Amino acid sequence: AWNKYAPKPFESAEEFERETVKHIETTLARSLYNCDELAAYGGTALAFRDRLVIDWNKTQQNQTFADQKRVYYLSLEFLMGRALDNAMLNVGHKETAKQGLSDLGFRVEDIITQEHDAALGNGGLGRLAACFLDSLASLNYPAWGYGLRYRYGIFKQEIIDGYQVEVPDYWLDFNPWEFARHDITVDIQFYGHVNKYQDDEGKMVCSWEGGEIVQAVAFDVPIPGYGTPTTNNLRLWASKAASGEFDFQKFNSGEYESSVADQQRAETISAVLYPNDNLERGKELRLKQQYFWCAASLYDIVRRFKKSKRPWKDFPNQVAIQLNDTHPTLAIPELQRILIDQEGLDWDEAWSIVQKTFGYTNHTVLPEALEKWSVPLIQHLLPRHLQIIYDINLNFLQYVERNNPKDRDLLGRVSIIEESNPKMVRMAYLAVIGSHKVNGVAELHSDLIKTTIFKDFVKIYGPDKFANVTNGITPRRWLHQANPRLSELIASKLGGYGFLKDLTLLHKLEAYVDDKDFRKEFQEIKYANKVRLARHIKEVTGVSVNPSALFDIQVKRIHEYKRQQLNIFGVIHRYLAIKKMSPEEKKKMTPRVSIFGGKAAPGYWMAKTVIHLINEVGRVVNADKDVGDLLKVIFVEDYNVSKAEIICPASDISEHISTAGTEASGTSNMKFVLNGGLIIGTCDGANIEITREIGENNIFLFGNLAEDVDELRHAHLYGNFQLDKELESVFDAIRSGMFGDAGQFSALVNGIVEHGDYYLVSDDFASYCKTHDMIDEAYKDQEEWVTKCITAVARMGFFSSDRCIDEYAEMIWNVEPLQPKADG
Ligand code: 26V
Repeated sequence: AWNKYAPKPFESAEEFERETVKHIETTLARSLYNCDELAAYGGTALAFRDRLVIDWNKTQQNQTFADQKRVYYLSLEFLMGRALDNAMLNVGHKETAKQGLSDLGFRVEDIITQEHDAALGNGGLGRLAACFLDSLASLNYPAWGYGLRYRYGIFKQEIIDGYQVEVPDYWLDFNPWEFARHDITVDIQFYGHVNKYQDDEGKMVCSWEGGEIVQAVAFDVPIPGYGTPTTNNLRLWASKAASGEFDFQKFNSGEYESSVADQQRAETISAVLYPNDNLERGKELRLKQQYFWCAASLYDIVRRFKKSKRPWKDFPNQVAIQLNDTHPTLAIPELQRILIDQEGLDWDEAWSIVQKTFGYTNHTVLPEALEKWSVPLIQHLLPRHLQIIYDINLNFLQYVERNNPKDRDLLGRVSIIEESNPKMVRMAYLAVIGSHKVNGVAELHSDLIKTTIFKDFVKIYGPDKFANVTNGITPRRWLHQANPRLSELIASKLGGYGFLKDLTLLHKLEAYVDDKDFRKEFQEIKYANKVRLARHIKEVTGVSVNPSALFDIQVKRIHEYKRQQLNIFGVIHRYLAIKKMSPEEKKKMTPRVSIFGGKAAPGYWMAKTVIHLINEVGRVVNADKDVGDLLKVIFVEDYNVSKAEIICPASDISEHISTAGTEASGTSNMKFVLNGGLIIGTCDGANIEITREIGENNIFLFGNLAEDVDELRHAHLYGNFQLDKELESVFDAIRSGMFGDAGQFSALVNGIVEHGDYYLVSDDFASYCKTHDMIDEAYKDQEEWVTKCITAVARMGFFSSDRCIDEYAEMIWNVEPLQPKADG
């Protein structure tokens, strides 16, 4: 340990027990005689936390002392899941804890599952941020995450009578993983007006005055790396009424209630995560969240930089800020404001610093997700920022005009301000203009943004400003923690757990693809994981599923572009086919369990209808005696990170079937393959690169290509198409009332039949069903199947988020790892 006071690694189970019991009895003030699993979780977490904190303090001290360039990852979402198992893995001594807990009468798995998920995110974008933090720490990069400390994370989903019901996720009851820094606060200003005046040297300066102040309070979460003592920091801001705000006058005059109301209004800013994934609605509170978090984070970053006493031009050599989507784009005008209004730099000098500092990652091309804020709203909330945005735009448009004097339309197309009524600020354009690099998250996606939403910007800045960094996942959580037996099997063949640090080492598994014992063990592990999932399904839905059946899984946010409707229509098609089969035909069928999971945004009516249809189909199919084990349809409620850890290792086939060109990357596709499942997918997002890596014999691709989507949509609009015949009979079954009142599903059906089938379900239906038939056939040959699975796992090394982070570091951030100091 680094000093004589620091706790040592647990040397024995007794030592672990002693500390855990001490925390239970003193920190938690619980008697050991009524110590339940929750208290045992608390004690265990605190015992491990003690170790974590030592490494954390030491890392921060080391980073401050080294004073090299740091990365700041700004994300409104961090979908962390549980922390204890990860802390045990990274601190070490999980076995010791397991023994100690067993001595106390507990099973370690039961203790780990007591923890509430930290669910501060919607889906892929938030989980990517969490994987990135894990990789940054594991690779020793000096890096901080900055986010919001929502009191309520993504809602908990309950399924009642087949419908989604949202329940608030109050997760902070007991959270040993955060440290309130009541001494680290930033005053954040809103509203007010701008004063322009001459300073002592006769220079025109602006100052933002009046309005109201809300206080940001820092909460820090330690992020341990794997196989290294490096422990980085995730700083989450909570909002609070500023000290001056709690109105003592009112308080003393008896208006206690209204003064408390002011307090509550301030706290509303960080109260709740917006549960929309891919839908921008322009709510004032959301804009407040964004500015609050950007301003607090930048103040903190600038404060740290200023301690170094370096000249401002060094700022981009000390600071790299990555914008996770456009949500933190206000950081761009905010840094410009700090530099010119507060630090007195010239516009050009400041702007050059800003551009060198920021990088922007785009995560979607869906037009409805692109952020736009109305000019009047920004004018009202952030008057000085609006001026700065206008000035940025003016400079930019002048630059564009100088270089493209003949293209008059170009200026209107690329202007940050959309000339609509009301005028809108296009945040993605501001992000592109204010950053030195823009990246997409998979090759196809990065190509698409260059030819669609940012086409004009490629012309203006040249292609080098645009890059690709294909997403990845952390093998620590998504292989070792989620699938410990598979991880152990791999380690036994590869001579240790080195693959968890360098996932490309998995390629050595290919040498074992014909090894009988290895194959057998591999299959047994898959079966055991399916048994575990079957047990969970039985517990929560009451439905028994046969673990020998083919498990076909689609878990992700429910969205039309992800096409869960295509999947459920395919299931209905299968059901109708089974109903017509002779006993002989049935004998030849591959039994299936179709498993769905995912949340719909609360206001997304069509997505909720899809959930309802899945549940209604399940109700009918699962009770049908003619079908038996040949088909079961399951909806797993409240899909989240912890559930994903049970589900991803238990698939035979998983579905990644978005309309080509709509899913930027996808990351669960990577999780499923890494855990020894195959996938059915469209030529979209990272599926394409997965195919390139694992080989096209080891994946089931189907459907139209992205380049053909426009034409197909056009054909639909002009009635120039034929509805797929098989799909027609699926619709007839729905219309007949087979799955309950048909009226409930009419919008879903009509969207395809009458309203243009925007997501091309009909166009892809035949090839989708045909591919599932191929899957049935392939699954019958278990020897060939397991060969495919093992080969695919062996070739997944590319998709580690470690590779991804090294690419960002080299291409975008220009930062180096900082080796942790040896103890002593
Ligand atoms: C947008 C909005 C709009 C305003 C309301 C709240 C909200 C919340 C999140 C978003 C972001 C949507 C973009 C997104 O989640 N993209 C996903 O990013 C993953 C990581 O790169 C990627 O794997 C998925 O394909 C992509 O859909």
